[in-house]
Formats: sequence, C-alpha cells, structure tokens
Amino acid sequence: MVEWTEAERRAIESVWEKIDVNVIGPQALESVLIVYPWTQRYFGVFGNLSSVSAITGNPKVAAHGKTVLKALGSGVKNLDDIKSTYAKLSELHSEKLNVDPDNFRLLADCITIVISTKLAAAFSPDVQAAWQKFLDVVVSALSREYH
Ligand code: HEG
Repeated sequence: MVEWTEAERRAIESVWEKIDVNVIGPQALESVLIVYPWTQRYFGVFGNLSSVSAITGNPKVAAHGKTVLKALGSGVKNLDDIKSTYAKLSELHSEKLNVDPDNFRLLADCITIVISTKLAAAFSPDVQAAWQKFLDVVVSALSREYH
C-alpha cells in the first residue's frame, strides 16, 4: 500500500483547494484531445472534434472534463484507499470503454500541466512531487482491472 507523509497529504490537499474543477477539467481534457489526437477515437459520440476550436468549443468535452476532475477529487478524499476508490471506474474503462490504459498517463500529465500553469509559484518542486505521486497512484488504480 502506498504511504503518504503528512507533508505530501498537505501538498495534495493544497493543490486541490486551489483549483476549480469546472475550469481545470475542461482545459485538461481539451489538451489531451489536441496534443494526443488518437485519444479522440474514444469520444465518437461527442460530435465535432475536428480542430482546436471545435474541441475547445465542444460542450460535451467541457462537461466530461468536469466529470473526470470530480472523479479525481474522490482520490484526494480517499488517499488511503485509492485502489478500491477507482476499482469500478477501472473496470468500466477496461471492459466497456476499452480505453488503452496508456492514455491515463497522458491525461494525468495534461492535468499536471494545466494545474502548474494555474498555480505558478505555488506549484513548488515539493508540491509537484507529491501531486505527481498522487496521480501515479490514481493511474495505477485505474489500470488495475485490465487483464
Ligand atoms: Mg474516463 C467516462 C473518469 C481517463 C475515456 N471517465 C468516465 C467517467 C468518469 C471518468 C468518472 C464517467 C463514468 C460513468 O459514467 O459512470 N477517466 C476518468 C478519470 C480518468 C479518465 C478519473 C483519468 C484521470 N477516460 C480517461 C481517458 C480516456 C477516457 C484517458 C480516453 C482517452 N471516460 C472515457 C470515455 C467515457 C469515460 C470514452 C464515457 C464518456 C461518455 O460516453 O459520456
């Protein structure tokens, strides 16, 4: 099981307190769809994703970005139980959505990029290290039900 120091817990919570999921979520999902265009293939039902402006203006992308970031909040609130927190979501992405789990890392990196731009100096090396450790654990939990 993953161990967290008190400083890591505080750092992860401090990041979470500073961000607005309704802003960061859409920006992160837009980024992953733009920078890694193959991720678009999972969102066929979202309509037009054919250009940067189509992606950033697509209300389904924005809504889903909020959903994803809210789900990350469950991990922040359950740092000692991340595996079971994401067990059902892992199963869904594996069995129903058939999302290649490599894409979790790509989205996690886009989330970090958007957050670091937003937090600027507050995203210090220590805070960043704790945040990326958190995302590593979430990515690993989401990848667990793949077989
Ligand atoms: Mg996934 C649905 C969370 C990465 C593609 N994703 C969902 C849902 C949540 C979620 C909470 C809704 C589940 C439900 O309806 O019960 N996703 C989530 C997290 C992460 C992630 C926390 C990683 C941090 N998802 C991810 C990636 C892809 C993807 C990388 C594809 C590149 N997710 C995906 C699709 C759906 C969901 C296609 C269904 C969307 C829909 O049809 O509305």
